[in-house]
Amino acid sequence: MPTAFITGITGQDGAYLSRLLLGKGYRVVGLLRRSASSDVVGERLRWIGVLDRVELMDGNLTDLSSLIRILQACQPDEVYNLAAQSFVAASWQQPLLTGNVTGLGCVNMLEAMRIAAPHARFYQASSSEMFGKIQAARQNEETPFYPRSPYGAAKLYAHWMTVNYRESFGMHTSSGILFNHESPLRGIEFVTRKITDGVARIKLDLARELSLGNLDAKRDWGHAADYVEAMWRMLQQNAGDDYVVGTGRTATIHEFCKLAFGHVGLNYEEHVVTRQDLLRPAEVDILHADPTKARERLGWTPTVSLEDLAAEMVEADLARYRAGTRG
Ligand code: NDP
Ligand code: GDR
Repeated sequence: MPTAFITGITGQDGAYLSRLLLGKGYRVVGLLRRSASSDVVGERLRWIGVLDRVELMDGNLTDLSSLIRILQACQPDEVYNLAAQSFVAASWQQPLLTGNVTGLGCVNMLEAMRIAAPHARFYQASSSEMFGKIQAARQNEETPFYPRSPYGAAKLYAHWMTVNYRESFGMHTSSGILFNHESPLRGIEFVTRKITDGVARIKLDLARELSLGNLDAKRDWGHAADYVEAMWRMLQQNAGDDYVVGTGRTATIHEFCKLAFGHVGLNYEEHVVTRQDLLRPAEVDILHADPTKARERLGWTPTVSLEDLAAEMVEADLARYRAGTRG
């Protein structure tokens, strides 16, 4: 039975990846950081039905010795580094923490592997935010980077260190440059989930309006369940590499609002208000993936349309409010 170690297991992608790997017969071990709210940190794993099937080990991405001890104990075949301060907007308020966790944290994981599990395969959760102020209309593995936030800059450092450990030490390291992916388990602070949660509240007469920032930004949105499949496929290749993963379709926040509100028969223009304080100091105006390499080399294609994604998320939020278990 192969063993996978996942940092960020309590996040959106960690839950979907755990379910995928357990289904493939893996032993799944995850990094759990100390929290005063330990009763709720496993909520996503519980929602997706795997909490009692994964092993959680205490540590922190910023604490190298904890990572070394965990690797020595569980001896993984594959390591997926998904942990990060992942909210772009927060990275201007906490740039040093973001650099520490999202940037240096990756190198802590690589160093721990070099010391304790040098033959394991490594996946780094890189991001389309590294393209930032885009240098080509469609972004692929050859497109130059231009990050626009402390988060994007931290991810770029982690990306290049992943490449560097591959080239310097011959380690099997891969960088998945993933475009936005969403699901009912998306954090409430991200725009799609904020919108579908808002739709549910308005539909159930718990609220009348929803405040958003820049509605003109365009994103290439897919479903998290599809994207964790791409992560796994990268680590099944003979050598590590870099891959862009996205749908190849881009849409504005306006369009996502229209789909989500429209799903329950509402007109978003009657409910959405814009607030200046929700605008970012520097915006990424548009992201649009060219996922040709992932399709050709990994045989990966997205399976969920934006329409179905919005509908699934709205239905899940309605169900949470009706069951009294919003979260
Ligand atoms: P989430 O924000 O849902 O999850 C982040 C995870 O990181 C959580 O498990 C969190 O733990 C953990 N974490 C944060 N800080 C630390 C720390 N110091 N030590 C250990 N664990 C920590 O992110 P997603 O699941 O959406 O994304 C997964 C990864 O992919 C992230 O690295 C993100 O930046 C990247 N990414 C995401 C994309 C997306 O669209 N979702 C696109 C491209 C890249 P806790 O539960 O305790 O907070
Ligand atoms: P992003 O996701 O920054 O692309 O990062 P987010 O959903 O936060 O923003 C997407 C776009 O929506 C605009 N927007 C708003 N965003 C939020 N959060 N809240 C609002 O009220 C709002 N109004 C408009 C934003 O300005 C932006 O243009 C996500 C994260 O998962 C990263 O970790 C990941 O690397 C990238 O996707 C790819």
